[in-house]
Amino acid sequence: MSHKLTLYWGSGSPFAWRVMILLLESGLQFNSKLLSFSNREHKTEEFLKINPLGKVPALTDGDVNVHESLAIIHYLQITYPNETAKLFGGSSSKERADALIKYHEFNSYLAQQGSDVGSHLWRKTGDLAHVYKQFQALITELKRWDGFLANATYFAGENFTGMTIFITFTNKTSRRLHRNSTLVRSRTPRSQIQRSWS
Ligand SMILES: N[C@@H](CCC(=O)N[C@@H](CS)C(=O)NCC(=O)O)C(=O)O
Repeated sequence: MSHKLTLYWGSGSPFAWRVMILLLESGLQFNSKLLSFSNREHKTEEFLKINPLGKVPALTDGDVNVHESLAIIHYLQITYPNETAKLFGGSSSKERADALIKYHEFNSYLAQQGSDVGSHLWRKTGDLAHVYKQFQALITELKRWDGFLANATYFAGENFTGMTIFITFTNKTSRRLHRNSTLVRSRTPRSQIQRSWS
């Protein structure tokens, strides 16, 4: 496949999933470049020219390089408004406001907590007292998010949106911590994504 967009990603990276899901759900065509962490392909001179931080995901759009998952998502949203409108447009101002609130709540109260606990679970890093505090906060917050789904399929609005994509980040951690979480149980299979990963 030869398209203008190329996504560089690594196996198991939730940050990369965010972008990949957005690309697949929006229908934007892209080349997929899987970098091997174990062969340190994300640290080669060639890749560091694309992302000087040596992290995935990174996206090239012709001669434009973008890194940081949220920056990539916002870039795609602004650059390809028609393709991404169905994920970010919402059907009403109320729905758009709700999605924005959930997105910022997620970044303020779940993302860092999930990341700190996840780093400890997978890499044994972090000060234990801090990790424990973050763990408690994460559980409380996940329960609150469970409440959002008690009578709804999605966190915001009635359709699959960009909001659902951001949540992907904590799914891996929350699956371990909170196995019965509605957040985890309610994940709807997305055929485009399953096809690309099978
Ligand atoms: N804040 C970045 C985080 C990216 C990140 O940490 N990616 C990890 C994979 S999950 C990575 O490439 N790590 C390799 C490294 O730091 O050397 C984003 O949102 O894209």
